[in-house]
Amino acid sequence: MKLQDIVDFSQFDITSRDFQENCRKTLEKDGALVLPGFMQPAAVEDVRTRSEQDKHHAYFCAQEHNVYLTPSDPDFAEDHTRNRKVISSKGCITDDIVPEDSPLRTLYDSKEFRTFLCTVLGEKSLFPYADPLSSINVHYAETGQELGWHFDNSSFATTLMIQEPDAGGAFEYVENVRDADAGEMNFEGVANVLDGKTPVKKLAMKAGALVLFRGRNAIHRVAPVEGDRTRMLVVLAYNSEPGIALSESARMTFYGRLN
Ligand SMILES: O=C(O)CCC(=O)C(=O)O
Ligand SMILES: [Fe+2]
Repeated sequence: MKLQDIVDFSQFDITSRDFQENCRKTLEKDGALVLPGFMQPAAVEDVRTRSEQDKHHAYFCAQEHNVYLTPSDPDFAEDHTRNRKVISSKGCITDDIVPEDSPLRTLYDSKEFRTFLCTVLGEKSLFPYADPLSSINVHYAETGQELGWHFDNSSFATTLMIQEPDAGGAFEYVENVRDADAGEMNFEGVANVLDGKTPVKKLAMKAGALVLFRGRNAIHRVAPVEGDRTRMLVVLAYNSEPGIALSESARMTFYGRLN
């Protein structure tokens, strides 16, 4: 498939400087950029069918973690916000399982798409992960599965909704809750989100939507999926430096293997 068969250029000319600039402003203002119908329906259907077929390769796991995705700190109580546990349960297939001729690979590798992302995100260049698992992932969430509140380690995330669930499974977030680079954890702000005291923004994306968000300082979660239709979502992961692999502990946690 050519890039034109994957991206709907009639709505989203990713090569246009004006369009890129508008997207950059939206991401900056809202903490997230959603482009509904970004992917052409035939390409979505192609990826959906393949992902359905490859689902048996997925590593499903449920785990407890804190919002910072770090080990507990014994200087704080176990029920302190620093250590409070939430649950994540989902499955995922890794880059090595994604077929060579998948539209996802064409999009991921495309120079036009990377240039678009660079401008929108304010990055100089973007590189794939150095390990064989982490660049393109397909996530599956079935009835009752969810992603607990957390901050990402990476500064931005790029996702494509492939199949939305019947109900539930909304992406919820609150932007600028912490300042990771300044080492500011904002326990009070985080506790207010965990306790439901802070209003959250909700995105219920339909299949074909591209979403960019800054998950390093925006706390976010995926609400439990309801109904029989599996939520399928692709994460396109890049680094701003070449040669970076996802840490071994993160690979074991998310994929259950190193390569
Ligand atoms: O599934 C989503 O929409 C977001 C996934 C996410 O937050 C993550 O993989 O860290
Ligand atoms: Fe995340």
